[in-house]
Amino acid sequence: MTNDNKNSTAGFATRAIHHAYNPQDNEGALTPPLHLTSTFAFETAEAGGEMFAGDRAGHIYSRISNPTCDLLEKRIATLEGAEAGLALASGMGAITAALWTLLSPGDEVIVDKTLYGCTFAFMQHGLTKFGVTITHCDMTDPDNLVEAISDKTRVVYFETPANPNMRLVDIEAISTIAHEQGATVIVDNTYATPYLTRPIEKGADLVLHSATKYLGGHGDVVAGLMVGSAEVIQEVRLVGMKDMTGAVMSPFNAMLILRGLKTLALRMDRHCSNADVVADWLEAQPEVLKVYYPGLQSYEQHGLAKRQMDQPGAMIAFELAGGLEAGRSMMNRLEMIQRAVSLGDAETLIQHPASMTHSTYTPEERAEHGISDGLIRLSVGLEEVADILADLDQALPRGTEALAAE
Ligand code: 7XF
Repeated sequence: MTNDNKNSTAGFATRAIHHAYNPQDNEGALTPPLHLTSTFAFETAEAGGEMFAGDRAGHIYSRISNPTCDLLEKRIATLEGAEAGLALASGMGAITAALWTLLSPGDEVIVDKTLYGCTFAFMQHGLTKFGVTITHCDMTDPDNLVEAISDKTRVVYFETPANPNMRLVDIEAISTIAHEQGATVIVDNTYATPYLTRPIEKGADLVLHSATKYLGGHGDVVAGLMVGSAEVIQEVRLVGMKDMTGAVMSPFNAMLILRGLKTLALRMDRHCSNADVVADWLEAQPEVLKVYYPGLQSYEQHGLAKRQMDQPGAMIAFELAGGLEAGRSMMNRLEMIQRAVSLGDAETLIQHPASMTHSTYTPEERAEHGISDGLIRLSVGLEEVADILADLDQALPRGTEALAAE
């Protein structure tokens, strides 16, 4: 017996803690057991053969499934409102396993203008080697997709908010257009998490995560998750994950993500309230030219943010009046805030996309794809917000230094 049914109507935070697990099935253990095993013994030779043939349920080998990963897959599926989930080795493992499964030579993928650096590299330099066409389209205006889409389009892919410049894409509008052409809609929901946005409810087919970020939440694990229909998830499990990438999640990492999910709602509320204060403060500083944060009234897509996101998240991008040099000197003066890539950790992290996460783009590509050299990205953490502001305040280049590089 599991708690599936009991918790299916429970609230988000409750399902993140209880869904699909009953301690009474496991000697009363409150915390789900960690099944640290690579293989599973078959009761009989016939039973093993039937499992391989797909005629009998059960675990065979942990590159296909594992009970600890299985529980995590059920949890992420319920949180995203999807039929099924899949746990993978990393966010990149999830992205590549999905696309290797769905695509064939001659297919086209239409992607939004801005993508995380390694996703961009995989599309631009990886998939294209195998006869897949990658078409970039500014999906902030859905009409652009109407223009670009054709019967060759197999997948429509985007991030919302996009890494690193916070552009939002209207999931419902894009899904409607894509489905008219029979294309599969894939959303990278890493920045928002299911606590803030549930793309399946808005028509997306597959949702991907770097679980390394908010879902794990503690900066101690690299992991990926995916949700979608039971049929497509099973296909990705058996093709993209098992055979084509082998990008399987370790059960140990599944345990860490299960632990992280228990506090996701709590952490996201604090992340968002901190980010709201930080974004307002940054916008009020004369040395800051522009702040990209969906929660700001001044944000171009504030209306879409209110419709699509339960809260605006905790990622902020900004540009200083002094450009890249001012940004670097600010980063170097920070004392509590850490200079690091990744995001969604308890610690506030700051990084420079052009030279770090998005250095996979050429300078020309960055200019074309809306990633300016002066852009700084802040992942607002869980510290006291006054301490975050104080560190930013003492580090911000002031006066002549702020303008020196203009
Ligand atoms: O393979 P990973 O778990 O690192 O996830 C890849 C990935 C996928 N989608 C999005 C939106 C991501 O941001 C990431 C990873 N991004 C980190 C960052 O932007 O800081 C990676 C550090 S280079």
